[in-house]
Amino acid sequence: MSFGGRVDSGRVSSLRRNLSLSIIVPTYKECGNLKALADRTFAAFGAEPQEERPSFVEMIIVDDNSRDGSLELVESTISKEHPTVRIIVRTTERGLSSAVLRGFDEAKGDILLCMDADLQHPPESVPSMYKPYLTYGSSVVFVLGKREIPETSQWSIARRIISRGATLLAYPLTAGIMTDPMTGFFAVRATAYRTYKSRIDGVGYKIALEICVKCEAASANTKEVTFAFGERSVGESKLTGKVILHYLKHLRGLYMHVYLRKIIVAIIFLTVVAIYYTR
Ligand SMILES: Nc1nc2c(ncn2[C@@H]2O[C@H](COP(=O)(O)OP(=O)(O)OP(=O)(O)O)[C@@H](O)[C@H]2O)c(=O)[nH]1
Ligand SMILES: [Mg+2]
Repeated sequence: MSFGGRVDSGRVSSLRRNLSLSIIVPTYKECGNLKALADRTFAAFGAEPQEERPSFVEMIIVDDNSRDGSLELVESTISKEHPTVRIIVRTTERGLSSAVLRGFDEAKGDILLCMDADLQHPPESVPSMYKPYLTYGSSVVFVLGKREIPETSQWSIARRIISRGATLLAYPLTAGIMTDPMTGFFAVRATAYRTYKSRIDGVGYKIALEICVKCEAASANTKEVTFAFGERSVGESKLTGKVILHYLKHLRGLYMHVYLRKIIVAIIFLTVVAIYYTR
């Protein structure tokens, strides 16, 4: 089931009843998941009451040249069934965060939502990520999907420790703002994203964390929505040791961003006070 028409900004605004939604899906070798992802996402919105549906939903898959049939599947089948689904294939760039940013830049919606293709972010939870924008209006800028790992999850002890450790390392940056900075399931208002876009590097694996740290409007107006984190049944995880090292480097950059500015402001303030009192 699909609603909205072909992607066209004029059409989006003429259809507007509620806010429009762009779903961005970064992919690398996820061909086996794409059909279910699109079908289940549009079906989930189709099951919502009319007044709680976005005025328009588009899905932009940003693929890093997987060459696994993803392009052909989207063009020959998925976009025929769901005309607002399209795929961008990048051939000169690689990386999860930069793929998400590319999708955000191409998106036409009022709300930009990012989700993984591997169905660990259940498509049935997407409407609940959109709902806070309807319920709370402009007081919500950022919606974070907080993962609840079911007891029965096949996540290994090592994977749980890595996730918990990575969350703790980010704690000074995220305290009071977000409780699951490791999630990749989030949404942000397009206007806020565009205001702060120039600050976002998109180099790490944790783009939700970077946006929340660097975009004051997002960190000050956040809602969390809990969802049951699913299992990957098709394809492989891309989380490697290299990704973890990359995360540590990314974290260092974020700490510098937050604390270096505070230290500089404090030094300037103390210098002014010292000059004043020594005159
Ligand atoms: N475009 C693009 N997408 C990527 C890249 N690396 C990962 N992805 C996609 O990003 C999403 C998350 O990747 P996963 O490998 O599932 O990583 P994860 O969910 O953090 O780790 P697991 O819990 O082990 O699955 C998936 O849709 C991947 O296909 C990349 O380099 N480029
Ligand atoms: Mg995954």
